[in-house]
Amino acid sequence: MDMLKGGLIGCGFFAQNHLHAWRDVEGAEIVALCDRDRARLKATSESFGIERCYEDAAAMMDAEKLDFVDIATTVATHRSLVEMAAARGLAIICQKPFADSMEDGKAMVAAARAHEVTLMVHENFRWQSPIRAVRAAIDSGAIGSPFWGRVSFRSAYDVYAAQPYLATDERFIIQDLGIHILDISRFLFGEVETLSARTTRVNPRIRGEDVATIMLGHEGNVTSIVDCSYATKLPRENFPETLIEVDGSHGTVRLGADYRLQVHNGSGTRETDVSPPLLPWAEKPWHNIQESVFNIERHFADCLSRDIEPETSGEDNLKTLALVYAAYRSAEEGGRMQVPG
Ligand code: NAD
Ligand code: 89Y
Repeated sequence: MDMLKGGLIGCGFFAQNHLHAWRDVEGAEIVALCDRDRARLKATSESFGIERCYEDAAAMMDAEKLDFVDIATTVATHRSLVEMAAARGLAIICQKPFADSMEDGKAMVAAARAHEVTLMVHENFRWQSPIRAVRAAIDSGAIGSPFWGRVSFRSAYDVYAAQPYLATDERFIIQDLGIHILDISRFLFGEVETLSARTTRVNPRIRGEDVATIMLGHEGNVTSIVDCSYATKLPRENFPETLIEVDGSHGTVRLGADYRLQVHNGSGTRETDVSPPLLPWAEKPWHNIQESVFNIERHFADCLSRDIEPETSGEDNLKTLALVYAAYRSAEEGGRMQVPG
């Protein structure tokens, strides 16, 4: 099989993880880099030994023979870059949040469809191995039919140091982090029919909301609570662990701190350690997220080589994005119920 050749756009904080992971993905490699910030471009080029560098994304796409682009910029540039790549027939993997609005998200999906290119969103939290372990436990039938769930991310980790835009953007936790937690809830409990949300800002030094509590009504009468906070000072910081509770007709699943998975039913209680592996280039506590970057990139390369639709395609991600915007609408209306769409 020919090696898939990619160009990475955006050499900032998180792109460093993308590049480490791409080195380990069989069948794909990053051959060119682009960033409009010359210093970041140079530093990344030197760290990863990738010499073909561009300050302009269109120039990179036109000069290089690429199969795909990996877009690791912040959301404001996603639509123009996705449309640019789609028009050139390139496959695309694009960071979350996919779009700034439903209109932009739909336009990107339409552009990919019109040019018949693969468009996948780098929605990586559901690709964390502990989250896959929860889904496997549900799918095994050990707890019967799930009827209730909670997907929870509560922390006081200083995310603003590495990502200063999180402190200054008008919207924060639902768009940045809640988007992952909502996606996990969809992944575990199915599509959503109704939603109600409340938010608040506890940290006075940031602009957006840093706490959100969202109740989801899923198809099949399953209810879930998605709760996230960056204002929760715990005796032990759990960043970046997502904790999960699932109640089913025959038992329960719990994903607790330290990646302890507990499955309980009439036959007893089984507890296992589902810690993600610490990849050679990864660093705690980020290793959980870093492993999921490798997993999602491998999935993207596999889908391209087999010409199949990725699990977290642009089209699929519109459903997660709809929950984000419905949550903001509901919170603005004081927590009134919304039907996303
Ligand atoms: P960053 O600001 O550190 O890096 C973005 C880089 O993109 C900058 O160097 C900037 O110069 C460059 N850039 C912007 N527009 C460009 C353009 N048109 N052409 C070329 N270069 C351009 O941002 P970050 O913290 O690395 O975040 C990037 C994205 O990754 C965000 O959308 C963020 O939400 C996401 N992110 C995802 C995860 C995850 O787990 N999936 C974690 C952290 C960040
Ligand atoms: O940007 C966010 C993400 O996607 O995962 C964690 C994060 O880095 C901070 O909330």
